[in-house]
Amino acid sequence: MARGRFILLEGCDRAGKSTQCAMLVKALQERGHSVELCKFPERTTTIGQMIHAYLTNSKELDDKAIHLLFSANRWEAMQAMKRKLEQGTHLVVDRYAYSGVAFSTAKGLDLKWCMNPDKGLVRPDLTLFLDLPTAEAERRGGFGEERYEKRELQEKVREVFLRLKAKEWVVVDARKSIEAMHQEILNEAEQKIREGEQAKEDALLE
Ligand code: 2DT
Ligand code: MG
Repeated sequence: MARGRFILLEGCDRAGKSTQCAMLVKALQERGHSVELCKFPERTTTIGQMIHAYLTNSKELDDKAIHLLFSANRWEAMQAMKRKLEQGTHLVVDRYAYSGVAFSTAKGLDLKWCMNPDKGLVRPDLTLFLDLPTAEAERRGGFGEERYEKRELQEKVREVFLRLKAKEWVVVDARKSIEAMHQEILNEAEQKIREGEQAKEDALLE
């Protein structure tokens, strides 16, 4: 069996990541794939509960301390994620280390310092960046109540994301309709999955 593919959706708030992740998981399941959704921050763990308390403003934490907690929240998920990928389950992931670096750097921390704790995490096979201009994000019913949901910070976060953007990232224009974005994301994901299956077949024939 081919290793599962790690498909990451990144982007600023209101770009539609969670909607698109859910639609992608459902579409891949309907096509017979074994697939699971992961979301960061994963708020259900002990570390996740601390992050949740911080984001909902019921707890204050030093910028570096919360950055490390976000990273630790990924590290504590690593073994289970690796196991699933090895078992052939695809993972659709809603935010990851790029969000970690983008938000903390936007708050004023050093980019390189922010990248360090995530070094060695499993690398995504496909990163889809859902890009939405901040003004458009604000028009979509405005931002919510959580700590980072402010126009000024979101603007900076988007700038850092665009700096982090690697050539292999697929940029999805999040101004498009939900259905149009879904089709584009599903096509990219299916192509990546086919590549993985092909690589496995080639390996068997060697
Ligand atoms: P959600 O609204 O998607 O639950 O995110 N964040 C996220 C960070 O600052 N660092 C991280 O490592 C991650 C994964 C982005 C809640 C907020 O947490 C921010 C928005
Ligand atoms: Mg949010």
